[in-house]
Amino acid sequence: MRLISLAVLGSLFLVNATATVLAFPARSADAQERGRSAESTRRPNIVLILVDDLGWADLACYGSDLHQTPNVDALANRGMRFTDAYASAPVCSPTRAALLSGKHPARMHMTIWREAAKTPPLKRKVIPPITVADLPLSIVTIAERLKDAGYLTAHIGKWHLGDAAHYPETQGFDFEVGGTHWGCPSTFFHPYRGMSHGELRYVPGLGLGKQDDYLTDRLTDQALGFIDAAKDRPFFLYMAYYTVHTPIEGKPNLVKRFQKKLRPAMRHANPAYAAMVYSMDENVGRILDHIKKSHLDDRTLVILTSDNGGFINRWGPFPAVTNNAPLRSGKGSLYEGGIRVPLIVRWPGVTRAAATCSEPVVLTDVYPTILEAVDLKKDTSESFDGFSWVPLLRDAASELPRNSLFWHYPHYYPTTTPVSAMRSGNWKLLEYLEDYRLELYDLSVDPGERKNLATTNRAKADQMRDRLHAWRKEVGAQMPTTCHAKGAPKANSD
Ligand SMILES: [Ca+2]
Repeated sequence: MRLISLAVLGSLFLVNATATVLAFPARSADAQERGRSAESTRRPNIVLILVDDLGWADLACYGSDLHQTPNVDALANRGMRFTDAYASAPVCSPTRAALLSGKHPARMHMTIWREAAKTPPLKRKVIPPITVADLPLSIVTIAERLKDAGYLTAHIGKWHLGDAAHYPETQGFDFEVGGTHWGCPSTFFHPYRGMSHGELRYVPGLGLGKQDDYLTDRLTDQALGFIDAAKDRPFFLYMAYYTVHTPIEGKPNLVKRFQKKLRPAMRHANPAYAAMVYSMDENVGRILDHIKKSHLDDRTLVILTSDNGGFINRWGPFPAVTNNAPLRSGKGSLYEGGIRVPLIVRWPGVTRAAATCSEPVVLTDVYPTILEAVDLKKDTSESFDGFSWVPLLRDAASELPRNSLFWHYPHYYPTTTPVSAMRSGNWKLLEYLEDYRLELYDLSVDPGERKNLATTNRAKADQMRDRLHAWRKEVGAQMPTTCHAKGAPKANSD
């Protein structure tokens, strides 16, 4: 990509061959001083790649039988692959809020995607709570911490954390393109706008383009320009791809290519989705190649993951979008298929090549992980629900000082009714909030959560339920209500 730098009115503009324009503000003298200070300690660049709705089994290096992901597989071969990484929630916005804040979605009362936060269904068995739709400006994000430490920060792609008054610029990002309050584009093809979910949607900030341009490619162009613009400054790139969320639209030549690869017994059977996964992989490769060619490889920490489990419903003419087998269910559910996600971390000089880590981790950990990786001290006013992965990155066999992971989704989705869950060791408990029934699974022998042990191992189920209830009280988790013939809805007891 040909880049021409122009300093205009205190702003830096980069113009590339497709006439796409990047712009971000000049830095204050204080910020420049902080930048020099950060440079002198050689803090690593951070590249956080969040792929939307990517399922745990969707990558070849996680066992996909149709999808081809050579670049992500190569990243895993050069870094650490986590087998038991979890999203903070089974849907988009809550995980994204936890990722940037280090706080549990239930504590922030952000437990469902923003469009649904204020309008719970009223005719189901229980009424889900009204939740917070916009990431509060009072929340200090990891981008704000990094910006204060002299980093140049960029959000590129899907935001989904609030209305225009809560866009990335309000949460510490110097540069942003593509972020809106919507969870998906109307189309992945130029000009990326049209009617979707009953409204006109568009993707802002991409400048001019041409027919057949593909959103995943164009967002990556922006990322490469941002890396160039950072020059010698440490940078934080939050690359939040819209793909592989619906609409399921692959490049036609790739869809045909994967149609030819289909075989009857394949677990993955959607060629359009396979094409999207392939384009995602190509673009991750472009970012990694660019970092290497820019001689930044040795001082760039790369994290690649997904915000929730794979989407197992249908979209368009093909079969189910994806299949999270051997895990049960998919996006929306608190079974493993809804929350377990791929996670690959490469940190040259720290992670060893082709390492595998089976310690359970959750994306709420990303904030404290980055903080420790760039050697920033926890502010006395900060509180996290996550734990830094740095000990794991240094030694995959080490363990975090954490006994249990928790999830809380007091909402409906095609794959679930309101539910809370916890994992403690290899035990997994789910409590369904319509009737408070329990399900208990031993993931060490039953990762597909097929054999409910809640009755046969009542003592373990009760013990975990008590711990789950205590955790809900501790974080102030919102509960569904039951509707009564007279008077206001009454909160379900915990
Ligand atoms: Ca998602």
